[in-house]
Amino acid sequence: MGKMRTQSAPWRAAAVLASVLLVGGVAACGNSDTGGGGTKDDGKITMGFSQVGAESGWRTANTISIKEAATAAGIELKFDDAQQKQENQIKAIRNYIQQKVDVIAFSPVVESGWDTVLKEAKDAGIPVILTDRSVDSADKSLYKTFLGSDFVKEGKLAGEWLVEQKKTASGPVNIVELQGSTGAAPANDRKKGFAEAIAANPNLKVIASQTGDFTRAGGKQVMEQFLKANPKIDVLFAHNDDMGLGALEAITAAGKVPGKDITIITIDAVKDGMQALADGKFNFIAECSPLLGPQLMDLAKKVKAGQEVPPRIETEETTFTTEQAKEALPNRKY
Ligand code: GYE
Repeated sequence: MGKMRTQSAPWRAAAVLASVLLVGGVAACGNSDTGGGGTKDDGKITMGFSQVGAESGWRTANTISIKEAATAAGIELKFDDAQQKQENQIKAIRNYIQQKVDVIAFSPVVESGWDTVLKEAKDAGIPVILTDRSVDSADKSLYKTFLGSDFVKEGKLAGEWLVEQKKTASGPVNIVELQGSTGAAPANDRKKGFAEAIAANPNLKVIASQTGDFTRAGGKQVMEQFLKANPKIDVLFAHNDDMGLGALEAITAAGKVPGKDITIITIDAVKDGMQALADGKFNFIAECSPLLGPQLMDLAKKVKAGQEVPPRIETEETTFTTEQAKEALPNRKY
């Protein structure tokens, strides 16, 4: 379960030794047929990666992180953008199986419906690493590990901050919620964590909750509807920065001041979100780090070498208020 940013030196030495032994001893197990280069295994790893899409600033930063880390690690990356469609991801994974890549990694757009294709990968002897989002498969042997954030915790942190802010509120506090893509782990879990936290104060009520599909356009459009249907909105909880940024336009167009008339809480902490927070348009962000590339490549090497990896690796993250955003912004990489 450990948070695993870095490895201690003895572990690293052991890992190197183990991979040397494995490569020398059981190279025939790998899918590293290079077409007769003279050696059994040149140590090259090919990874097939199926990305969700390009729906948000988070996703863009995540894609860059994965591509850069693959290059830095000397891993050949086959990359596919599924345009937020599960069927495209399944197609890409089947292609990678056919191409006999060494490792398949993907960020599942929704949680359900992966068992068949994961079983196909397993039967072909190709290890799978889940990154960013997980699946709800009961059979945990279908994938080696899941590297990503604790989305329930992010929702909880957002809710706890609100509970603290509104602890002296004497009347109802009306909250609207912009959910992420329907069926996606971060949408399900952030909703759950937030609901659990705000249950501490019965004045806090979610009066409307709808998906904005994690996009700016979706956030804007749904917020317009929320504003039309609800004369009193005190708080917006958006499952990511992009939907919050889209909602800003709708709020301003409705003659309200974001961050003042409506308290805005989001998740991610990408640059544009942090700028909105520093400007006082957002009020609080729970961070979700997209910089998963280096850890993913490290895991791919270990899995390829036949080493055990922890079944769950959590990303380390924090939260930001306006003051903290102002401080962090100059050094923000994404
Ligand atoms: O929060 C959102 C993106 O899966 C954690 O997907 C990711 C989410 C992220 O579209 O911005």
